[in-house]
Amino acid sequence: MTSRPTRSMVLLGGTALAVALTAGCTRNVSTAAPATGTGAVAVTSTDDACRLATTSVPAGKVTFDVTNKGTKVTEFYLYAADGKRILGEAENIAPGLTRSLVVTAAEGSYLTACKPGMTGDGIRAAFTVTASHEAVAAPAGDQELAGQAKAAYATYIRAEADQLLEGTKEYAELYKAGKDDEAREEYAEARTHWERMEPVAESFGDLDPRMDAREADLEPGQEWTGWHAMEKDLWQPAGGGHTALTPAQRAKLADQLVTDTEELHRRTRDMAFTLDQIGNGAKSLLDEVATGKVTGEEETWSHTDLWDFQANIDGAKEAYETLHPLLQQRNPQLDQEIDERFDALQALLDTHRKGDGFVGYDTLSKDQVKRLSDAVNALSEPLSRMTGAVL
Ligand SMILES: [Cu+2]
Repeated sequence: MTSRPTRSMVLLGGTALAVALTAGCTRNVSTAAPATGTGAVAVTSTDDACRLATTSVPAGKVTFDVTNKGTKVTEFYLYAADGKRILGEAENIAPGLTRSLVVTAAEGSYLTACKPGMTGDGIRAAFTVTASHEAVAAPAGDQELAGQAKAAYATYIRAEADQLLEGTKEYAELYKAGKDDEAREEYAEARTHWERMEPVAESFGDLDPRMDAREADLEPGQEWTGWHAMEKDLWQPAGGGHTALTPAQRAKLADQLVTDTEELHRRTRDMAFTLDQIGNGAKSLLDEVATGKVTGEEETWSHTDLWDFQANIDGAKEAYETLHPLLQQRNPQLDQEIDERFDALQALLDTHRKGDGFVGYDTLSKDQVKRLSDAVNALSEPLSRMTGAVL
């Protein structure tokens, strides 16, 4: 909308990258089988327990097969030893279902957590990864493709963080100046960049609750700051229940959001990604869509959920595109399936476009929501197998 690159420019950049990737990899085509892993760890999540078949595995590829035997939707997390940095997550596991999380883990101490009900710190336990004598190095051609995928994804995240910072500053100024119409427009636009890199943003356990907490998700005593506190103020609920914020309160929220975004931006400058982080990130974006956007819970007042929906899909598609040359070698059938389902989901989402954006979530019929939800699930299933295929 302003000096920032338009969406089509960003996409063009992505295409150019993909072409470069393809050109660079044709000379060393390998059809080697994926590196063998160290086996699966069965995890059973109930409403009050989180049981792991083993709490110690050798370094390398680790698969957690998480089965929900409770009555609430659950999540499983692998944290760094500090208990804050998320190394991998399997979200939105409905009762009776099993979902897998595949990560590459180095020797060291970790924490696991099940989160029945998807709130709070979860049921945590120590997890140990021991030294491994088994070499898990991929064949040389694959290593080159893997290196290119990691570099391309890091570039994408940096570019999104650049645009997020620029958009957030613009939005914050408009909001502080009381230019509410313009601020509302910029809100959905700037958040696009947040939503495209959401798994990265959420991996910073200290920033995410300050920047993106929804009112319904606040922990007792937690001060409400960030995007959604401002959203409620900009789209005040009809029938009262909300007192408009004073200019001083507005300035405090806006300045905090800019400060936090600057910190987020700084941390993305030298970020490196592993293949499993890229692949699991894509899956996690689809889970975000399924649990937040397709339900209309993310943007309670602005109803701009479909903007976030599109941005989550953009982020997942980019992750898939970076892994595509590798996946094409490892499992061409899966690669094609994922590609087709992205197209089907995008075609459906496009039917809800309006102007530069989308119709409000509150105008969708139950049937339209159901069809979107089905298309998300249809993509989510093959996408959940992508990480295991490229590692
Ligand atoms: Cu933008």
